[in-house]
Amino acid sequence: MVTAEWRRIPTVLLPQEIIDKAFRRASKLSGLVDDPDKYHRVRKQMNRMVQSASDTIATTLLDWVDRWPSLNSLSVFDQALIDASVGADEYRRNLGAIQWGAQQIRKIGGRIQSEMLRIRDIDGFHVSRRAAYGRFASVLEQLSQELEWLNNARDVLRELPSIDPGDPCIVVAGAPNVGKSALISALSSGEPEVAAYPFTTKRLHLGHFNHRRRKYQMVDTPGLLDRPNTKRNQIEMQAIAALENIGDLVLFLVDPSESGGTPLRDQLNLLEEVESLMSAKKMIVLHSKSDLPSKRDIPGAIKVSSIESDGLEDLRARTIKMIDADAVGDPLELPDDWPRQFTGVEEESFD
Ligand SMILES: Nc1nc2c(ncn2[C@@H]2O[C@H](COP(=O)(O)OP(=O)(O)O)[C@@H](O)[C@H]2O)c(=O)[nH]1
Ligand SMILES: [Mg+2]
Repeated sequence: MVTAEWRRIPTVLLPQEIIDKAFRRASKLSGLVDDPDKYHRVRKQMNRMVQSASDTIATTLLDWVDRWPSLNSLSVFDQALIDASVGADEYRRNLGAIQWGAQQIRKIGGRIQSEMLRIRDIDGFHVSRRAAYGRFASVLEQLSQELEWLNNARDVLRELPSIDPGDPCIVVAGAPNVGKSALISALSSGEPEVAAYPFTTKRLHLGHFNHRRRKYQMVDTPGLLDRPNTKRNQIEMQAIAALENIGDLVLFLVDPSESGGTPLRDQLNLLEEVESLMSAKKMIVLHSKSDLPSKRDIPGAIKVSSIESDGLEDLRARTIKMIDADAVGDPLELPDDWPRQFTGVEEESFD
């Protein structure tokens, strides 16, 4: 599985820009052709122009398709992000169209080059080259909608959070204003990234810290795991399923000071609900804002205050231990008591 690095998706050139670039390069190359005989010179020049233009256009398109992550290689979470933000089917269809276009360009170029082999006059070479250029331009024209769609999609995708499915991911949940974002900031090395959540209008925070060369990612869940189930629509349920898929551990914050505005009883109901939604997940319940006076204590909850930096290191240690990322060792490693000396069949005699 690859990490979708949304910010790395390049801009696409528009049809006219691709054409200009390809034809400019082709003219330059044809200028390098050196043959004292005019007939041969023109033949080679025209041939080279067709070859070069078709190469430039096709590689521009294909390189570009390559830099977009292919849906199948992505985590369920990233696939859900794409689906909710720009539509997975559209994504596939538009990239497919660009790839088709590149193949068409190659085919046309090849066909016209082989037609040129049968041409016997200088004018014929020019006519043939012009025909190729016309066909190239028309294929690119046909792709203009797709190119525009992808350019717009790129602007949307650039805003998405990049979560590496190969590194542990901690999902931070709880009612609004209980201190999720503040906790991510407090535990993060560096400023958390703010990214778009296509499932809600809210912006999410994405932070991380490192331990033993492993990166622990943290992501908060505004608008997703912060209100009763009855209000969730299908797209939010899809987002929750994706979160369950990418998350190794849930930190659930309860704010018993109720300063966030949600009564403790509602927060505890939400906790029960999130426990059932993320059933297979490991979970740590936190008593947040421990610096504030609380109505009552939550049994089993770890007290933390992001503002006073209280309980954070204890929480970090427990989190790392609970995720137990090192438990999945190298599957090719042999157990310690494995016999190293091989006494194999070669040494035995079968007669
Ligand atoms: N006293 C105190 N206030 C906090 C703490 N953590 C967050 N807050 C405040 O609670 C409010 C909501 O915090 P925020 O992190 O945005 O909550 P979120 O909606 O769950 O992400 C903000 O005004 C924070 O300053 C804390 O540990 N102690
Ligand atoms: Mg927040």
